[in-house]
Amino acid sequence: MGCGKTKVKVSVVTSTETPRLKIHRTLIRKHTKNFNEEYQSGNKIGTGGFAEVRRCTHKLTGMMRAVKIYYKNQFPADYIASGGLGQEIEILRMIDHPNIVKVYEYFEDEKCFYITMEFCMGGELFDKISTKEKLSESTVCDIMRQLLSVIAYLHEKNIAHRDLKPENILLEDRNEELSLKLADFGNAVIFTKGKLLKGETGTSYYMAPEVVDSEYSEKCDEWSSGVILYMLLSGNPPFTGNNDEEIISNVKKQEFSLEGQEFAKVSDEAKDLIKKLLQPESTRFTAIEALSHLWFLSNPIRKNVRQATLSSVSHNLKNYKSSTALKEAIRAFIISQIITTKDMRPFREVFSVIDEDQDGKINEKDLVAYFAKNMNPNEAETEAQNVFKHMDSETKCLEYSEYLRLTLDSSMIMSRNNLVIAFNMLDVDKTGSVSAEKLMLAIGNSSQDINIWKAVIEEAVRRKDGSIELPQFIELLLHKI
Ligand code: 3AM
Repeated sequence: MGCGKTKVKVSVVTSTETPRLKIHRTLIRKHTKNFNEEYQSGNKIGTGGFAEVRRCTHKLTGMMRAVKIYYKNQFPADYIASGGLGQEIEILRMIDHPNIVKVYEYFEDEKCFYITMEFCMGGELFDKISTKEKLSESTVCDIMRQLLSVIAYLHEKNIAHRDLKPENILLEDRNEELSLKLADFGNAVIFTKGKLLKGETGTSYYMAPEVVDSEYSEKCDEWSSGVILYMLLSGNPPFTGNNDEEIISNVKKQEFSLEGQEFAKVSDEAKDLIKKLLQPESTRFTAIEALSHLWFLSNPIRKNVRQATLSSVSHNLKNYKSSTALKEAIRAFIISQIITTKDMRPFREVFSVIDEDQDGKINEKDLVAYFAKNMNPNEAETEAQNVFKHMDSETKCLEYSEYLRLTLDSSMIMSRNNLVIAFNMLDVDKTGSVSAEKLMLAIGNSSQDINIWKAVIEEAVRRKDGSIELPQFIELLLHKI
């Protein structure tokens, strides 16, 4: 289950001498350079609302990424009214989940905003529904488990997505195993518990009836997930029509059929879950309730988790030692900006194995249960408590990036090559050195005290002049600490 109210920022583990250093959980910086200086723009992938999406190559890492380009003169009034790009970025900075598209940074020039993100090679979930080939019920179950996990995670953070649809659900790659990546937070809002949302938003097929003409809660997302489940199992939407008006009028009637040829082979449990999600708001299941539905319990997670990765995660969790604040900050930066999704994949799979209740976070209970698979319960509890001791976090729960920081092998993160790339990325103005100001810009946030970053460098280099050159940077991070 959830870990209580989570803070947007986390404390990076520091040695005792260093002042408390805070970095954003999700490092999405506003880049001071021009988009075209950092990226080679590629072909257009598609158009979404008032933005277009293109492939692009990140020049320093050679990584293929996607960029969403917003033309300032095309921003619609309702987008601006609901907080515009500022709110979208704020939300993206709050979220850190393996099934949400990873965002790297954003740029602004006279005409456009650019948000760069991971490139999802598998295309849209929508294409899976449109093909003739029917998905097996266990595959649909895997997809829904991931989707509901994201919804549970977002709602716990008081974020409503408000535009869940198969076009916004991308697939990480073309593998058999479908790894979802939820994209497009253009309609998302931060809500206050107990206060209703306003404004008709979303796409007619997936829109909850209460969204159409009244106030509503975050549970509009669970309704959309029910529509998606219905479509994945049958290939058709539950509410149809020849135009938006007709579709919406059928949505409002809330009548749908689970009979007919398409549902002949669908299990009663799956049909029951559809009914629980396509309910009036007051009786509709929450994502957390849906995740403990019998349908999921009778279709256990199918993961090809390699024993070697499981052992490595356990070993790294148990033996994690905090080091200097500089090293922790650079680790976080490299994981966030340089390690590829492909390299992270085996670790992501272990994350969802440990996160037993699938709420997108690893809490103490999850960790004890995981350790207890290979040791007695008392030892498991002690090991779990040790992990959180290193975290310096009151919430006692690991979000995805923190989990990666603790579990990815140091040799993979802190390789010479990655350190050179990291240095060059941090040295934005190419002066040949990295200063406290540059670290704060990339890893911290502007409201932070620059003296903390100066102390971080001082602690590492034992000098007060406040900047590091490449050979020293590598020497410090590879060997000394
Ligand atoms: O225009 P279509 O529907 O083909 O799948 C998204 C959509 O494609 C694609 O860009 C279009 C507008 O949203 N898209 C969005 N983000 C993407 C990403 N991170 C993406 N494709 C790959 N990776």
